[in-house]
Amino acid sequence: MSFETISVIGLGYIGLPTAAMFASRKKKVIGVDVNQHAVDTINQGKIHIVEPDLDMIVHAAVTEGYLKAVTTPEPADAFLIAVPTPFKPCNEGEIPEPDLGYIESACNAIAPVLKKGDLVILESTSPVGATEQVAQWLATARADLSFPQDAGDEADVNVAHCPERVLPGHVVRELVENDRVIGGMSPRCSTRSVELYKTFVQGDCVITNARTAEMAKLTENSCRDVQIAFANELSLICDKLDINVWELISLANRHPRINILQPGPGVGGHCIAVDPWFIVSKTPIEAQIIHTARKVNDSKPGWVVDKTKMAIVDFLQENSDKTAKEITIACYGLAFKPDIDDLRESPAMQIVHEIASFHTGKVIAVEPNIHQLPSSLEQVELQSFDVAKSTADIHVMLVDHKEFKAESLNSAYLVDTKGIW
Ligand code: SAJ
Repeated sequence: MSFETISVIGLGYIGLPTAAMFASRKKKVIGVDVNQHAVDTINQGKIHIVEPDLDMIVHAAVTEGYLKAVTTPEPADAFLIAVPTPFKPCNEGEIPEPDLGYIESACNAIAPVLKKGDLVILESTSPVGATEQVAQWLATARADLSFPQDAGDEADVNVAHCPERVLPGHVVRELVENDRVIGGMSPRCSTRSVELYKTFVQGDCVITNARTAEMAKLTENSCRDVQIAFANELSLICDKLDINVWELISLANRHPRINILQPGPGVGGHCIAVDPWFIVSKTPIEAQIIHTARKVNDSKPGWVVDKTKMAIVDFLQENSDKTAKEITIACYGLAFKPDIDDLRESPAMQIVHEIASFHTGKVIAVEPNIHQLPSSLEQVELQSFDVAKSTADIHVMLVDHKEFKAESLNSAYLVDTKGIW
């Protein structure tokens, strides 16, 4: 059965580009989101998120009539669930548990419009077992239909997991070019999912089962987290031993089988700092390295704040006529990684926020990718690089944006978390 109408539930950083790609291949796409503002914006042919080239594709898809957004699901032949999977609130030191509440709501929303022959795909990054849980929620809501956990290949509704793996900032290209892991709950669930993705995916669609597909996504991001933790741990060791960690890593990387990543102010974003917890919370005894890597990376912002405090002490010792209140601190970069404007889950934001909360003098932030500071940094001044460089006493380099790499800054009071100056 072919897919005439495709519905995407959750029109965020993954759902909207995915909906737009199907629509660009002239499929009828119904995007569903609970956020009325997002729905209205998309129906005007505009986008509510920042992602290169996406605006053009959405605009064309909406004006040509292939994409529309709604708040309540309508019947379709395939449903892709791309909603967030955050943590449940927990106390400091506890292992965060994934919150599948948005996925459950999405299942309850699509259940009334499901029909025999439909395909449901979970795209949200999920703990192992979530796809089986989706099938169970749908089966409970629709006792009149059969699902793969009971009927296998004969099921009325097929269910699969197909995690997204695109890099923010390169989503449009990677959606088309990346290979996809397809984890069906039965062989037929997988082959139908491949048929659907082949509408726009040029990469390979590799078939496995649902649990392996869930774990594959978590493994990719945990692997990167562990590798960054290794680099961050080296940066602490080298600081103690008076060794330049950047030089050290570039020397070690000359070995043909070594490829160490770069240390930084910590690990941010919505995936790498989150997904490893989905493994740790399921298998806390076994997941020792993955758990430790999370702790190493999460502790790095605090270490940067401590280094800044030490720079203040050094400055006051050398300039005994000054008080802390007279010291200006400039922080370079707020985004969660270079050359993007996304400040959410950013270690740089956390560091600047902490510096601004304890420092009695002026705090300046330089962030070439934004025009206004978020309200959480109301005591901080947004300034140009030149003003910060010439007026600040202490400099804290946090994000290696291309604008900063093109500059140089020499100061005895420099905390350089990216090793660019
Ligand atoms: N970082 C370092 N040192 C490095 C590389 C990165 O400190 O050498 C930091 C960055 O500054 C940033 C964080 O790690 O704070 C994450 O950045 P990233 O570029 O590694 O990854 P994301 O979060 O933008 O996207 C990741 C990607 N996953 C992998 O590369 C394995 C992407 O392919 C996934 O689709 C995405 O997570 C996701 O949605 O899961």
